[in-house]
Amino acid sequence: MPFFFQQTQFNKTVASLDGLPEYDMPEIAFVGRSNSGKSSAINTLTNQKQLAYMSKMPGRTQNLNFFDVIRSKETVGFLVDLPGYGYAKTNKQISKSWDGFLGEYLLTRGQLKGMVLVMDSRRPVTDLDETMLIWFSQVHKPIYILLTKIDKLNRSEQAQALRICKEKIDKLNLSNKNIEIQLFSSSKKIGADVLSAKLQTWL
Ligand SMILES: Nc1nc2c(ncn2[C@@H]2O[C@H](COP(=O)(O)OP(=O)(O)OP(=O)(O)O)[C@@H](O)[C@H]2O)c(=O)[nH]1
Ligand SMILES: [Mg+2]
Repeated sequence: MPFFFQQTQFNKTVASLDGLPEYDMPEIAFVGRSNSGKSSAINTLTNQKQLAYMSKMPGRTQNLNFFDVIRSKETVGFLVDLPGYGYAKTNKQISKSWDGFLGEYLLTRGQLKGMVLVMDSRRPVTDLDETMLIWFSQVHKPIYILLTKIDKLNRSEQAQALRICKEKIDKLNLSNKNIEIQLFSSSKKIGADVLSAKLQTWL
């Protein structure tokens, strides 16, 4: 079990850059399409049922939600749940808040250690995910891709999802080579220990 993140608590909801926590603590952003499974992944990682669903509360959906990672009663970092993209009508376009402070947060936040890019394993690397990969690669920080909901796939489909994901990323020929991919399921808690071990190294 992913004990390291078990003491994580909700800290705050942030709607603009000046609302960001002032601590200089490492942050890990969870990014991905709407409904890809970001909040569920945070719940699974922290072994809590409802923690990240707080972001579903009205008014919080276009905001950043910060969660304190607590070890021995001290905050050692933050998990940051971002709103999903993909609601915009034009498929190529990331919605307004992404052009605004969400995008700026990802590009300019010094203490941001990297991005967990969550994708539904049944649809690895959509056009919007490609846009995000290309765009975030500007900052040369690690990108950790979670192919989630693998409980919906059989073994060979899982292997295929992984292969398609790799191929699509290779095709993008990104200058950022710090990209890893992991299979995951929140429903079946598959891969939580691997994810936990990885993210500990970012804190
Ligand atoms: N079968 C299965 N369903 C999952 C898994 N992870 C998430 N879901 C379901 O997918 C839906 C979306 O999950 P969320 O975690 O809310 O997704 P999100 O990316 O946070 O969505 P937004 O915050 O709206 O962008 C919910 O109905 C979850 O129960 C998984 O590993 N397996
Ligand atoms: Mg969510």
